[in-house]
Amino acid sequence: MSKYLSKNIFEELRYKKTSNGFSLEHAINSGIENPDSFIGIYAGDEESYTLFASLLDPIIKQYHGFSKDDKHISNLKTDDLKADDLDINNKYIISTRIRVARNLHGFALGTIISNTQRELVCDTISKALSSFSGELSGTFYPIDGMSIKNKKTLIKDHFLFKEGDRFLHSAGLNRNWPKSRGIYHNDDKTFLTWVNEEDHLRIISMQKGGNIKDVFSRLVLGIKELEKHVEFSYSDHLGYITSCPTNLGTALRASVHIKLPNLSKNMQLFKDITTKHHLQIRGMHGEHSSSKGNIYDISNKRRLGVTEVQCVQDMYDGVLALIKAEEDL
Ligand code: ADP
Ligand code: CIR
Repeated sequence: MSKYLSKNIFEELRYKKTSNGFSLEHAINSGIENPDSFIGIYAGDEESYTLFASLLDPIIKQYHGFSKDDKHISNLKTDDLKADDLDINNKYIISTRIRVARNLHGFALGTIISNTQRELVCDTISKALSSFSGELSGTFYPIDGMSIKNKKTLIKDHFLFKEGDRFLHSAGLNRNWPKSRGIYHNDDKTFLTWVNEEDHLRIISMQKGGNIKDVFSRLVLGIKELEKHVEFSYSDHLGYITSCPTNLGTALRASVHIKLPNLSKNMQLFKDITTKHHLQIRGMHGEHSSSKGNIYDISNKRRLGVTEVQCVQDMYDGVLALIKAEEDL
C-alpha cells in the first residue's frame, strides 16, 4: 500500500466513498497502524475495487500477477486435479487444509458492515448449515458464550481463528466482538465454517496426512451445498469478492503443515523452490506466526486469474518438489 499510495493517488481518492460509506481512510488504516503489514489494505464492498482501482489494481497485479483487463475463471471439478496422496508414509506431512473465503451478495464486507447486518449474515449462514447432512453434518458454536478453555483448545488445534488480530482490528473487522461470530464443524472437525471473521464465511476442509484429493472433494461438496441456500458475491473480473485483495478470485488457500528439518537449514534453496512454484511459507499458527520445530505451513500464493484446481495443483506440485529436495539433502 505504501509503495503505490503516491501523493497524486492520495489526492485523487481522499474524499471518495462507496455507496456503503467505505472510504480511503477505512481501506488503508490497517497498513498505517501496522507498518509490518504484508499488503496493508482492505475493501468494504465490491464497489471499493472499482472506486479505489488506481490504488488497488497495482497491488493486485503485484500479488497475483493479474492485470485489470484479465478475466477470472473458476473450476471446482475435482477430477481435473492431478494429485495422489502427497506423503503416503506419513513422514513429512502432518495435515492438509483447504479453505475458501466467501461473502454474501448484497451485504457490505466485514470491514464496514453494521451490527444488524452482521447478525443477519450470521443467522442466514447458521440456518443454511443446520440443514447439512452426512459427512458435513455438524453444529454451529457461537463465540459469544464459548468457554475460554474450549476457545483456546480450538485455536491451539488449528480449528478456530485467533482472537484480537491487530491487522483485522485496524481494518474494522473486530467491531462488536464477539457478537455474531462463530464456528460450525462436524464431529471429526474435517469440515468447518468460520462465520464473520475476515470474511462472512471461511469454508474449510482439513484432515491429518497428505490426501489432498479427499480434502478438496469434501470442500467442493460443502461449497455446492451452501450455494443451494445463499448467493455469494462474485464478479467476472475479480472472481469471489473478499475483504483482503490477496484473497480475490478463487479465495482459496490450500496448505500443508510439513516437517522439513534439512531444508530449514538451507533457507535459500527452500525459498527458491517456493518462489518457483508460487507458494507462500507461513508459521505453524497461521498468518504472521513464526515456525516452530521445523514445521511450516506451505500454501499457494496466487488465487486470482487461476482456477481453484490450479491453486491446489500449485500447492501439490510445489510440496512434491520440497519433499524431493528434503530427501536429496
Ligand atoms: P487462513 O488460512 O484462514 O487464511 P491462517 O493462516 O491464520 O488463516 O490459518 C488459520 C488456521 O489454520 C491456523 O490455526 C493455522 O495453523 C491453521 N492451518 C493452516 N493450514 C493448516 C494445515 N495444513 N493443517 C492444520 N492446520 C492448518
Ligand atoms: C497484511 O497486510 O499483512 C494483512 N493485512 C494480511 C494480508 C494477507 N496475507 C496474505 O499473505 N495473503
